[in-house]
Amino acid sequence: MKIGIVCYPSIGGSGLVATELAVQLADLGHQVHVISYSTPFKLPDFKANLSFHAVDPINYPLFNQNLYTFSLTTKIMEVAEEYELDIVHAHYSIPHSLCAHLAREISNNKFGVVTTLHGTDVTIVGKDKPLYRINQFGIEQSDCVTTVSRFQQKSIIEDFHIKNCVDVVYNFIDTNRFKPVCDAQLVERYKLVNSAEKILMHISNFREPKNVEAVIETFYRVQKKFNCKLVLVGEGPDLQKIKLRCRELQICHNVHYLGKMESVQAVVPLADCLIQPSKVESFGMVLLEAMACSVPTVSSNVDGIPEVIVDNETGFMHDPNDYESMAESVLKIFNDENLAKELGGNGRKRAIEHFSYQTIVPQYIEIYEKALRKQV
Ligand code: GMT
Repeated sequence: MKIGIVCYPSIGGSGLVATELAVQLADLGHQVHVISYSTPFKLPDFKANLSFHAVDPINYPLFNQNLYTFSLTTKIMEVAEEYELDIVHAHYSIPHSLCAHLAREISNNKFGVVTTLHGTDVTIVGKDKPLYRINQFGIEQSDCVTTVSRFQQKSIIEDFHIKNCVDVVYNFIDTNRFKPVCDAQLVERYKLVNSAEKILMHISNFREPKNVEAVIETFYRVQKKFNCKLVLVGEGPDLQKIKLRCRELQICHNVHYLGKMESVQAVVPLADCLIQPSKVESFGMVLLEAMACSVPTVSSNVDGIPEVIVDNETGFMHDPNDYESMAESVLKIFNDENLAKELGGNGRKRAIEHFSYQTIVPQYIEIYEKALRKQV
């Protein structure tokens, strides 16, 4: 198949999933064209069957508003015509899905449109009044719509009152890249902690839904009882607030900030426990990354997280603001090596069995075939 993949290029779940999907589809022999405003961070420089098309900005003094929607539509149309695309797969509805529909209307080449809703495009952006109707239109016009958890499927159907079917295709991971710690990585671990200390890790974009205050409050309780360090990976608007809180609690000496990282597979396996207390989370890619690396997790129990994590089996789940229980669970993991090993092992097994690319990518191919059948 000839497939166009439209996504955001920045570090974040939807761009990551879209890029990994592009790579896997290219490996399977499909011709894949990634379309975005800059090169997605995970896209390989060169790969057979895979090419990248940058959206050209429109710069004319009269247009003081950003016309990204039109420049993206134009690029989708150009790529679709030049490479005779069969499918355009829009990751994140706004504005990608709408642009794909508009491009199809204008284009001489009629392609199928598949939209994957990742979470905030529905839960936060989608419910926003000015965007609600156009988001609803974008979803309804798609030949196939997918989303990343059953929770999200239910809320899309309820919030948007749409008539078309929404398929759940879970996010996936390459368990050959995300794997348990190896000896070489242990050298890196001992740059962060000494051999008696444990690592509690949090990885996110430090935005409001990630509830990073809960990470700090939980860690504060844990470090009183166990010799450990908090390792924070990522950047975002709440980072400054968090740094301030660490100063107030006088725990700065126990916190490492590693910043934004392209390859978290280098650090995830170093953790003894990964904490993700999100208030909103349609899936939780980082939890899957931890599971694949045999790292036990302590997380919130919201939205799609219970579809990824099995409570008491791969990690522990609590209410997002129940710092006491989260701290107790982290301590349980730190204090009991056998339990940590068991949870980690179960997590890796679950990642391989349910969320490997070998299991999930064929599901997307089936969706493309379904969308193509609607075109004839
Ligand atoms: O989590 C974010 O803020 C980023 C966001 C995105 O669109 O990149 O992530 C969403 O999509 C990911 C990939 O499907 C999911 O794993 C995340 O759970 C989802 N985030 C939210 O629902 C808050």
